[in-house]
Amino acid sequence: MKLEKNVIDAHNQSLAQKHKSKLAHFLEENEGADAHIQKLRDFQIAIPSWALGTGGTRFGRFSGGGEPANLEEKMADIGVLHQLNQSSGAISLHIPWDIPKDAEKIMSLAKSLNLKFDAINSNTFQDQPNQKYSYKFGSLQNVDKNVRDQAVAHNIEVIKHGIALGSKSLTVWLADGSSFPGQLNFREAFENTLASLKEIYAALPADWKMFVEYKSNEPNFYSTTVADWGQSLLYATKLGPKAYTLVDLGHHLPNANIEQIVSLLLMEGKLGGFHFNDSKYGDDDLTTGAIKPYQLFLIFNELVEGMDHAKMNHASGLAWMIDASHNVKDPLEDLLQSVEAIMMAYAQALLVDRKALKNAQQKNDVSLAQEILQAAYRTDVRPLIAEARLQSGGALDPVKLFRSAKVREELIKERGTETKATGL
Ligand code: PSV
Ligand code: MN
Ligand code: MN
Repeated sequence: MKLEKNVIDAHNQSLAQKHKSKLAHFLEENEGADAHIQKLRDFQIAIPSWALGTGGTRFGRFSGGGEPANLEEKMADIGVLHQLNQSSGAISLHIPWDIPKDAEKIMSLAKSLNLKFDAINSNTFQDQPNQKYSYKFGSLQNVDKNVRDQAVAHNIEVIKHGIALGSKSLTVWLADGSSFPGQLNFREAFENTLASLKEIYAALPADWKMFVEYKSNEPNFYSTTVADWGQSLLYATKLGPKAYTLVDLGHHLPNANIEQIVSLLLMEGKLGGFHFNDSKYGDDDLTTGAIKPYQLFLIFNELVEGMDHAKMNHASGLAWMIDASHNVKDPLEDLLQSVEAIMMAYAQALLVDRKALKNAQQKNDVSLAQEILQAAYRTDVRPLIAEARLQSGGALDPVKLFRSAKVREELIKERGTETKATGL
């Protein structure tokens, strides 16, 4: 399924007048903000290959219809998202959920859809059919060297898949940890994990990065071997300059100050990338911006400030990815909403009057500092984002067009109702 250009044009035409007047008003209120349009156009957020089907919980799974059955169909779905918002021009694969059988064919499909391959993810948190050793008690941390070797070999295999697709980074997330006190020797688990990570690191091509993703808990509920940003940073520092910390918004203990974590990781040059989602309780993997949009803005505020300070390119300096799961929404609508929320937080952060904020901070003018931040946060930046999309050839209102063009209905016609995306 691909949208015809005239369908997008007709949609934009129907909303053009309203958009123009909203944009004019916005630019009148926010002088010079048109300078941000190019930054918004350049900003691309990778879609994970596992987010295109309906997720589920351990209690059940209620699938929709027209879900992609293989990697090619997943890429086609991301192609449609990218046509609609022009901000989803990348895909992140999970191996072995989405093994590219013919890398060349997959590469040429990606080219035709205008997609790039972002970070590639290994999976040593599940046992696969015909696997010799089990990951029940961890992978890279395991007390059994045979298990560790198997997990290292898998990661090296994943790097090879990534090389064939033009990826430039490997994300390692480990479910390793323990569920009961006494189960694990923390120091030995750390040492084993570090030694295993070192072997994987040694297999990275020169221009690759390794992202060490942390998570406070789940599936282990007493300890996690890469539990927080401090532990991830410790591994990344010991590994070397190609290793970085990856922040997944849902992987913190309640009330963690994620924006401060971001600021300090950037200061250390060790922030590698992001997994966006939202949560109320834990790793809920809800639509980005659905629960705590102010937190998302505050994170972007630190990202923009810290990246400017480090002279990093906003679009290419870090790996941006959504990591979410959709249980009750259409996955494609949900992804459009997540991307929109991320763009909004980014645009609002670009609007912060940095000079005035710096001044207020120097004078310890706490109220003024809050006024400045919230003035940006409370600005309706949607006309600016819509304009960036329009200039890139996307739709003024992606969700509206998704519905009026009957994308899901078309996908159901193509693929049927009894579909279940591969992966999770
Ligand atoms: C784990 O909760 C995680 O956030 C990791 O990034 C995994 O790769 C992903 O979700 C899918 O399970
Ligand atoms: Mn994640
Ligand atoms: Mn997660």
